[in-house]
Amino acid sequence: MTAFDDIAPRLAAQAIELPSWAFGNAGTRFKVFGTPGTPRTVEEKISDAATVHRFTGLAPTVALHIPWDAVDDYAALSRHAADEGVALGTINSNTFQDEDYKFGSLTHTDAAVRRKAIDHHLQCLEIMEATGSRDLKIWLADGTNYAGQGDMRGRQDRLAESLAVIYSQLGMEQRLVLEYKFFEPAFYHTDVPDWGTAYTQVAALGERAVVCLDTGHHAPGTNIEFIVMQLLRLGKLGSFDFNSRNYADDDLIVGAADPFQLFRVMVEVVRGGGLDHESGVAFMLDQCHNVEEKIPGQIRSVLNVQEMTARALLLDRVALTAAQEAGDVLGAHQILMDAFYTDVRPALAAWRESRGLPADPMRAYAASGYQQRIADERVGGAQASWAS
Ligand code: AFD
Ligand code: MN
Repeated sequence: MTAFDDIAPRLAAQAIELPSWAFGNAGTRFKVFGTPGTPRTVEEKISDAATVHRFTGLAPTVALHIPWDAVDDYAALSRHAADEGVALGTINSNTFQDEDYKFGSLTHTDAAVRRKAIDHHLQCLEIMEATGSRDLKIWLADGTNYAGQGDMRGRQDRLAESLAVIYSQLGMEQRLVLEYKFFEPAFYHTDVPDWGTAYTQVAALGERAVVCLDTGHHAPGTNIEFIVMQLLRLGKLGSFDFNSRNYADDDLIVGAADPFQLFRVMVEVVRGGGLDHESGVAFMLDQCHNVEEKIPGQIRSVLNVQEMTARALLLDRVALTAAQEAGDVLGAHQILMDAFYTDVRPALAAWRESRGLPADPMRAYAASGYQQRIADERVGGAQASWAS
C-alpha cells in the first residue's frame, strides 16, 4: 500500500498553469457580471495569478492570450511576473474575434485571410521569443453552421497547409499545441472537432506539434481518460485545458462537476507517464468563472487537481494489475475505488504546512484581505473581460 510520504515528492513537482483570462470578467451571451477588484491590465491579472501560487505553491506560470494581453515590452512584463513570483507561460493565439475571420481563419477560402491568420501566429512566435515561452496554443473557432456552407475536405487541406507554414517557423525548443473542440461557436461542424483530427493534423507536422485536451470539449458521455491514454501512448498529449462541465463548454471549476472523472483522468496521466517532467505535458486551467470570485475559484481548481492527483498516485497498481490479469472484475474495480475514496485532505494539509504553505489555502486567502485590497485599489479604468 503506497503511503502519502511516498507520493509527496511527485506532488511537490506538480505545476498547474493559470490562464490570464480567468481573472477578468466572464459571462455568457446573456450577461457578463463584473466584480470589484477585477484586473484592468495584464499586470494586474498576473498579480492575481501569482496570489493563487502564493497560497498554494501549485501555479508558477501564467498563460497569455494575444491580443488581449498584448504589451509593448514583454521583457518588462516578464520582469513583473518574476517580481510577483511567477513566470509567463503558454501563448494562446486568437483568430476568433476579428471581422475577417467570420467565415474562418486558417481554413478560409481567401488566401489573404489565411495569410493574416498565419501572420498572427508568427507574431505570437515572436512574442514567445521575448517571453521564453515553449508552447504556442492554437484553438480555432473555424467551422460552419449549415450543411453545404463549406467544403469540409478543402478546409482540412487548407488547415494543414496553414499549420505547416506556422510550424516551419517554430524555434527548436518551441511547440505547436493544437486544441480541439466538438462545437461552439460553429454549430454544424468544427474544423478541429475531436482528438482524431487534432492528432492527424499534428502528426503531419512533426514531433514538436502536439494536442491540447480541453476537458470541456467533448460530447456528453465521452470517455475522456481513454483519449488521455491514447494521446500519451502516441506521444502527442501536449497539454490539458482543465475545467469541468455539466452541459457544454461550461468552463466551471475543474473537478467540481465530476470529481470521479478528474480522478480517472489523473489515473491515466500517472499510468502513462504524463506526470513525469520529461513527458512535456503541460497542465493548464482554462476556466472563466461567471458568478464566483475569480481568485478563490482558481485556488479551488488547482487544489482539486492536486487532490485527485494524490488519490491517483495512491492507487495500488500492483494489486490492480494482478486483479485485472486474473479477470477479477469486482476486485479490480474495488482497488480503483479504494484509491478514489481515500480522503487525502488531512495529509495534504499537514504536508502544505511542512512546506511553509497554508494548510487550508481557501481559508487563508479569505482571511488575507487581498480581495478587499484590490477592490479598494482598483478603482476606475476598464475591467478586463474575456473579450479583452
Ligand atoms: C475558449 C475556447 C478554448 C480556448 C480558450 C482560450 O473554447 O477552450 O482554449 O477559449 O483561447 O475557451
Ligand atoms: Mn481551452
